[in-house]
Amino acid sequence: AESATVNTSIVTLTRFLTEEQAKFKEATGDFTLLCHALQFSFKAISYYIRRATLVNLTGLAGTSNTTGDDQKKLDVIGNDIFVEAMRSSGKCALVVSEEEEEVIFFKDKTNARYAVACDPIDGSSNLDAGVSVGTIFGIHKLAEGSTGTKEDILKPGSELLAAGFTMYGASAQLVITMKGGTVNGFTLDNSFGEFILTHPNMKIPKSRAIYSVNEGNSLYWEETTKDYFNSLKFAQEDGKPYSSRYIGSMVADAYRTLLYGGIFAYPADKKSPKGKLRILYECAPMAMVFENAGGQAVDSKMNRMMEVVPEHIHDRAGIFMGSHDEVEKVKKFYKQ
Ligand code: P6P
Repeated sequence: AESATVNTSIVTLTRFLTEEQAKFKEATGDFTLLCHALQFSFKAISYYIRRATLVNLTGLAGTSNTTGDDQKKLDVIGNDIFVEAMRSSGKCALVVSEEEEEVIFFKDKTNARYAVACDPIDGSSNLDAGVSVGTIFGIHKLAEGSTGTKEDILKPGSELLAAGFTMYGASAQLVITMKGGTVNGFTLDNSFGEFILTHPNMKIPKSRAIYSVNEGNSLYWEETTKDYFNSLKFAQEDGKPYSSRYIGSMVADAYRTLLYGGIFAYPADKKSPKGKLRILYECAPMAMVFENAGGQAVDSKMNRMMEVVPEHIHDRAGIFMGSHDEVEKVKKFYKQ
């Protein structure tokens, strides 16, 4: 009988991590176990985000976090789920979270070799409007002999072992990349409760006439920034201006830019002289994903974002990231 074309070789994230680990003969499996804890936290956060409206988890939690934003209940839940998943994995020595003023050390986890930076629910100001939000993460390995100190996380993106994000949209989309590796996209299949490989070896288009920036900040932009974005509004070689797409949730704007191409920017300006987005858990992880997908990411001084070293765990940077040729255009403008 004609058998239905059932794909019986399903690559789950669990299988993908096992296959990745096999490539490193010295691997102990610790990184794999850390990633299992990571993927569990994404599944749990996804569950609570979808339930939020129903169980009235939206609205303010009545407390505010270190950066002064009104903390929404889901911010707190997302943070607590993530930190607890990292702690209980036994493989994480310390966590930096957007929601925590200080580094969280797990001193009792004596053989933990990893330091994790995360923004548990990035874009949370959009939550009540049902706009896609996400979790952004970066994983560093402790220096040899280190028991886990702040210095183990205050490193440039070029030293990240792995980075990525999960966007909680129509479905939960996980994008992850390892140092020197490819970028792979997984979609959460709620019936299995597994992330399934749906976007292997993601490559960002070399160019695309889409720009993504909050034009509401143009009053505060320096002249070069204004000139650059204005230049995109004139007819280009093909006679057409660029399209504008801005969601205001970095993970959603990043995912679209990764898939369609274009340029995403949050430039430093007079209002945010050091930029708004945070290096450790927004700019650096995204820069690693974009570079490994064939794109580029620079700060407002046109330094390669992967080489920017934060002094403090919540340090910010201006950022331009996207298609290779689109970032080349930005560099040309700023170096004129
Ligand atoms: P603005 C969300 O608060 C966030 O941290 C990023 O997710 C997003 O890219 C940016 O800030 C949006 O900032 O100033 O445009 O609302």
